[in-house]
Amino acid sequence: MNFDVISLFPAMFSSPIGESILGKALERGLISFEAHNLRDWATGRHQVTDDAPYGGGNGMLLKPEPVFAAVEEIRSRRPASKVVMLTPQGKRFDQREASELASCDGLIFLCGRYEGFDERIRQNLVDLEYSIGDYVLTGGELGAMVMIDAVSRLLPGVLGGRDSACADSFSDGLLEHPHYTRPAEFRGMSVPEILLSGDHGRIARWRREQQLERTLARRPDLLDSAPLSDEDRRFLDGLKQSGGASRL
Ligand code: 9D3
Repeated sequence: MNFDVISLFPAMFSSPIGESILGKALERGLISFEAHNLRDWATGRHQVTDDAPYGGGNGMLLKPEPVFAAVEEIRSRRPASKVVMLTPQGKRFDQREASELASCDGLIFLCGRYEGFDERIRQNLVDLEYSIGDYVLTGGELGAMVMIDAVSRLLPGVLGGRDSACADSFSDGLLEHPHYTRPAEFRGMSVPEILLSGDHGRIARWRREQQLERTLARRPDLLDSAPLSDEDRRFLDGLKQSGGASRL
């Protein structure tokens, strides 16, 4: 998959995309990535990219001319890519959106700064508009990085087979159970005995119950859409009756 980003701060992307798993994916040719500086498409001696809003008001907006020029040039090189705009008003990005985007040939991210974009950009240039959550950032760059990370790890070969994307939290609609590694006792804190028992059936059931209890305590909204067995439902009913699932 090809990722292009258009930003006033293209240097922000180098570590998150260059290191670790995404860095390996780049080296292996599983993804490509290019950060473009919007200023390169701005004309005039000062290469201005922003201007004040018509009708008055606070803050500055990204001007249409450099954004149209940048998107049109990059899209001509990557005709199959979708143009994604990052704004606080966009559709909330979640794991389902990540899976859907993972089947695209390429994505061109348009990262805003200032108060946002001239509306003609949204209406004529953009295929998809996303927010990454209900908090205020200083621009779209971190949003684009979050999306590139979440989409890339779903692509074939990006994660090792051992740590594949289908076994993780949210794929079964629940939060994860707790994990432990050696030593079995650390500063008086011990690993739950069942995990040392070697009884894989009981361990699987314990882990499932931990997932259910933790999800009930922290994210009960997820239980509405998680696929649950009759046994899961009985366990949850028992928890709710005893007022359990508090400190998980
Ligand atoms: C005064 C109204 N503000 C909207 C809440 C203006 C404004 C604030 C921050 C406009 C743009 C921004 C910069 N944020 C993004 O570009 C952004 C963002 C975010 O702030 N939160 C979550 N997801 C995203 S994606 C892009």
